[in-house]
Amino acid sequence: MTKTFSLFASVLALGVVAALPAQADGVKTFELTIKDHKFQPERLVVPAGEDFVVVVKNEDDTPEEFESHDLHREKVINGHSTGKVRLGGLKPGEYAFVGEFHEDTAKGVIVAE
Ligand SMILES: [Cu+2]
Repeated sequence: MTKTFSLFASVLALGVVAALPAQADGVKTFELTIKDHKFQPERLVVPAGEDFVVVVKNEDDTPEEFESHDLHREKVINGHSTGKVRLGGLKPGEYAFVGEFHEDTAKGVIVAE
């Protein structure tokens, strides 16, 4: 009985520990800002092999599309709003992205290392 109870108690304790990162989503977040049709920063260093979220804040008046052929992602972010792009498990390397609506100025690279 005592043994069963202590096992139950440690499962509970583990559950509490495991619940903490889940509550905070357990995923690293990186911020990209779009301003004057440019990304800031233009180089975003992320950990290779891990899940992460890029929060893209568009401070311009016009919509922009975060687009990356390398990462197979595209997401339209309206002016003065925020979009989230979930990524993960990247091999070490560089992954280019652009703002598709202003490709001549909005360029950047995600560096996984
Ligand atoms: Cu597109």
